[in-house]
Amino acid sequence: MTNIIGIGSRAAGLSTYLATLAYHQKHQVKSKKVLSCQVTPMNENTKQLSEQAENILKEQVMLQAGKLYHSFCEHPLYSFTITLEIKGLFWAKNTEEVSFAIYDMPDSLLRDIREFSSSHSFYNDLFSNIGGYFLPIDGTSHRKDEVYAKSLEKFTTDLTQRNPQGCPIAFTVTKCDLSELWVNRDDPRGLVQRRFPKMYEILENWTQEDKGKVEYFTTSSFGVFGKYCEPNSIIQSESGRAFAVIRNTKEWQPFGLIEPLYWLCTGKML
Ligand SMILES: Nc1nc2c(ncn2[C@@H]2O[C@H](COP(=O)(O)OP(=O)(O)OP(=O)(O)O)[C@@H](O)[C@H]2O)c(=O)[nH]1
Ligand SMILES: [Mg+2]
Repeated sequence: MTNIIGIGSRAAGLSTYLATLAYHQKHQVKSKKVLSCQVTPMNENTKQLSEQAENILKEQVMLQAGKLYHSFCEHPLYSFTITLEIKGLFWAKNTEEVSFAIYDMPDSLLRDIREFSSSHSFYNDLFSNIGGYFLPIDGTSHRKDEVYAKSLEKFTTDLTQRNPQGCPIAFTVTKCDLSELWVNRDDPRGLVQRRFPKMYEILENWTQEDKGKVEYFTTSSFGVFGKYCEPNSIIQSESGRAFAVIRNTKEWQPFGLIEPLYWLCTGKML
């Protein structure tokens, strides 16, 4: 079981991502080697999340913003098993299972990282017994690149100190149903390099110096639909949180949810 921490940019869609993962169960994976992909919610929390997701996502009710608790272990922790059926030689089929538990941390954490002192117990917990970090970044938040890059600089420096063997970071651009992101979905690294050059530089420097591992992904919990790949989301308000709800619930096909988690657990790309 790999322990993962999810730390996102403001309203990046982390909770929506986890709810989608729990609810959908059968997911599409880009790789042609994968014949099927099944997600099973494992703990009671995750089973409840899957039930709530039906209202949250299908009836176009939005999720509440997450909140920062005093102690680390109070944050919602969800556990899943992903079962993949993989094409083997000739007609053989291999089954592979990966299990992980993921903390749904509120978006304020990414900004707060800069303020935490190294001796803060909450900050220390961010580094103990963790197998990987899932970093969902709202693809429309490129104006915040510099602000987030400062947090990432501190975080990666501290990560190297506390975990010299290196701990993988899956940098994942969310909301890629939106057309300006959708066109770049197959080039996550290029997308990050162009849209988030400051964060990209920090992460690339970190991987080179300390052999930490970073990989880039694109994802959308809502996906696209129809012949013209229309975003399956409706933006409800531009102010405050980037509000969007699912548009066509009948043709709801999330995109790219499995790849970052599988990579964090196995070190292999799907
Ligand atoms: N267009 C689009 N919007 C999305 C997607 N996923 C989530 N959103 C919207 O983004 C907003 C924030 O989603 P949340 O899942 O609450 O984000 P969060 O990262 O958990 O935010 P906090 O709990 O505040 O940390 C909501 O309005 C969602 O509907 C997506 O795939 N596409
Ligand atoms: Mg949340």
